[in-house]
Amino acid sequence: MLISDELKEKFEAAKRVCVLTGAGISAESGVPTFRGGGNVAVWKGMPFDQISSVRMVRENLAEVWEWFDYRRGFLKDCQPNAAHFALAEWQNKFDDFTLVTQNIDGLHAAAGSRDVIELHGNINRAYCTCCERRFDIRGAIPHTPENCDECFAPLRPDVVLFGEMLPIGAFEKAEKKARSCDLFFIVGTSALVYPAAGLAELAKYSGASLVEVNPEETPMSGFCDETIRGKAGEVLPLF
Ligand code: BV8
Ligand code: ZN
Repeated sequence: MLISDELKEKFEAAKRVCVLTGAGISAESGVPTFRGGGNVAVWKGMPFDQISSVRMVRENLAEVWEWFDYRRGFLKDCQPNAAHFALAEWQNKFDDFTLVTQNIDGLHAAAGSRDVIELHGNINRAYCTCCERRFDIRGAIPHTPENCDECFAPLRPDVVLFGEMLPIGAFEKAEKKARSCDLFFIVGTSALVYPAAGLAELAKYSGASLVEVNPEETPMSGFCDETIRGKAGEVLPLF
């Protein structure tokens, strides 16, 4: 049986629930993951954490834009799946529900989730490399505008790259919720990237029950109170 009776009881009794999602929750929407399933994201021979790095923005912004425009082109045909819709339902089930995502694909909001904490930004936004003015570039492939209409400096993707700080306030808000929740789900993430993965550890140390939903083992599996070896789109609607 995928979900134990004990977990079902915890779920029914929970008042404060926090969920951290990663690329795996969008896998059933057709969005490639970064590490799972052997399809390591590589761009023109560069490993993903090299092309998605702050150094590349400084050295070759045009290449970074090509990489993100390619991914946005892929994403424009992707729709939320049953897992995203299940979590949109969960936001009405508890006194306090928080959805934190590492994903930049915007599929949680597209499924109806509100106030999603996007730790790594959003691929459909860009910001000015000088005045940091933000632009919605949804649907503009390749990205336009190229330059800020205020100060004419080049724009960059509004995505947190390796070696960059997370959006001010986002991680702090997620930390506060992880510290105070009864139940913390970690769904579709290899739990390798910090500080995001640290939220699961923080929740556990703060007394929450930690539940993993992932078809594969991760470094967080042994730390969880329950691991559900299954696809998010099949497991989350069962609650
Ligand atoms: C930071 C946006 C503080 C970009 C991403 C050395 C040098 C520099 C930094 C570091 C270093 N060592 C450690 C670090 C910190 C680094 C880090 O953690 N590196 C790791 C790789 C070791 N972190 C950072 O740099 C962060 N910033 O630390 O700042 C700082 C800054 C400056 C100075 C001092 C301190 C910033 C990290 C954010 C990077 N940006 N994304 C882009 O998308 O291009 S991270 C990237 O990985 C994605 O956002 C992704 O979300 C994230 C995690 O990956 P997952 O989501 O878990 O996806 P993955 O493919 O790995 O796994 C998918 C899982 O799903 C698998 O387990 C699979 O089994 C499962 N799955 C598959 N199908 C399904 C499924 N599950 C359920 N259902 C299914 N159907
Ligand atoms: Zn500007």
